[in-house]
Amino acid sequence: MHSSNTKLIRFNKIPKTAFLLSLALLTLLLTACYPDHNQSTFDPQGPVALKQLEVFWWILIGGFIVFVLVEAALIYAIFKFRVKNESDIPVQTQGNHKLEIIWTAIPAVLLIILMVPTIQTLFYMYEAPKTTKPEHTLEAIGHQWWFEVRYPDPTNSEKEIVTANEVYIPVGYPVAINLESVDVIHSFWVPKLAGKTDMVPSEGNFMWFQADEPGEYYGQCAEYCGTSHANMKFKVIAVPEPDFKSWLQAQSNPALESSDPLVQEGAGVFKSAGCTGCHSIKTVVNKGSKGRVGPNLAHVGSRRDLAAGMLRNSDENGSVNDALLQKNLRTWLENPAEVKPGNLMSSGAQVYTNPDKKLTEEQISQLVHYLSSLK
Ligand code: HEC
Ligand SMILES: [Cu+2]
Repeated sequence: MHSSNTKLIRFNKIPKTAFLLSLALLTLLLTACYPDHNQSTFDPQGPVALKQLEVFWWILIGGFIVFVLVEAALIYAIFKFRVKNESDIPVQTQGNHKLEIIWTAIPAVLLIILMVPTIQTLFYMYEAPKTTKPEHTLEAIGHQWWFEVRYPDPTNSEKEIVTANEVYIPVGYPVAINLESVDVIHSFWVPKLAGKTDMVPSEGNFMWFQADEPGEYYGQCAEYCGTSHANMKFKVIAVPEPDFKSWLQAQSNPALESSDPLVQEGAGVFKSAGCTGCHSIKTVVNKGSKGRVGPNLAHVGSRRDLAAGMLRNSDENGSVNDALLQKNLRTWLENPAEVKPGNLMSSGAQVYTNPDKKLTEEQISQLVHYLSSLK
C-alpha cells in the first residue's frame, strides 16, 4: 500500500515538470521560426520560396492529420481492450486482412496526394522561367569559406565579371544561378528566396529565384564544409534593374587607385607582401577561367561585409561606413584567424606563416588605406 502511494506522488510530479519543460522548449522553437528572422523560411519574398513553403505546409498538415488519427486509434485501443480484471485475458488476434489492407491503403493514398504538389514544385524549381534574360544568369562558386560570384559581361560574351560574397540581382526578375565548387560540397541557401541547393565540385548544379521586393537577403552555406562552415555567409542584394546594370558596369572596372600617397604605398605593399598571389584586382576574366584562391578585391571597399559576412562594414541602411570598413580591414589583416578560424589566408599567406615576413603596423595602415579606397 505504502509503496504504491509514493509511486502516485512521483507520477504526479513528472507530468508537471515535463509539461513546463516542453512548454519552454516549444517557446524556444517557435521564436526560432519567427518570420522576422533574417533567415526564416516562413517569410518567403519570392515565388520559389513561396512554392516551397506551400509544400512544407501540405506535408506538415498531412502529417498532423495522420498523427491525430493514429494517436486517436492508439488511445482508443489502449482503453477499449485493456485488462478489466486480473483473471481476464483479452481476445488474442493474429492477422486481420481487412485491417491490414486499410492501413496500407490509407498511407498510400495520402502519399500520392502529397506527391502532387511536391513533384509540381520540383519541376517548377528545376528550370528557370522561359522569360529569364541571359544577362540575369549568374554563377556562384563555393570556396572554403566564401562565395565567388560571376556575371556575364554585357559588352563581351567571352568575358565574365568576378566579385565575391555579394549577389546583386534585379528585383522582380527571375535570376538563374549555375552553382559550382572548387573544393568540397557547399550548399547555396537564401532562406527568404529559395531552399538550399548543393554546389557540387565539377558536377555543378542549378537553381533560380526571384526577389519580389528590393532589399537585403541573408544567405548561408548549408552543407558542412569544414572548420569555418558556419562562418560562410553572403548577401543577396535586390535592386531595381537600372541600378543593377550600373552596379555591374562599376564592377567591371578594375581597381581605381587614387594618387593619395598612403594609398600608393598600400598598393606597393599589396604587391610586395604577396597578396596578389591569391587576390586579383582586375574583375573581367575569360569565361570559365579558374578563379583565384581569395576573393577579388577590386571593389572590396564597396562591400557591405568582409570575409563572407564575418565583419559588417555597412550601416543599417546598407551603405558602407568608411570608419567601420577601415576598422574591419585592420582587424582582418592583423589576425584573420581570430576573425575566422581555419581561413585559408592565415594558413597560406607568408605574412602570417613566416614570422620574419609579418606585416608591420605601418604596412597594415597602408594596406587599410589602399583597400578601403577600392570602391
Ligand atoms: C594564400 C592565399 C592568400 C594570400 C597570400 C592573401 N590572402 Fe587575403 N584572402 C584569402 C582567402 C582565402 C580569403 C577569404 C577568407 C574567407 O572569407 O574565408 C581572403 C580574404 C581577404 C580579404 C577579405 C575580402 C572579402 O571580400 O571579404 C581581404 C581584405 C584580404 N584577404 C586581403 C589580403 C591582403 C592585404 C593580403 C596580403 C597581405 C592577402 N589578403 C593575402 C587568401 C589569401
Ligand atoms: Cu559550408
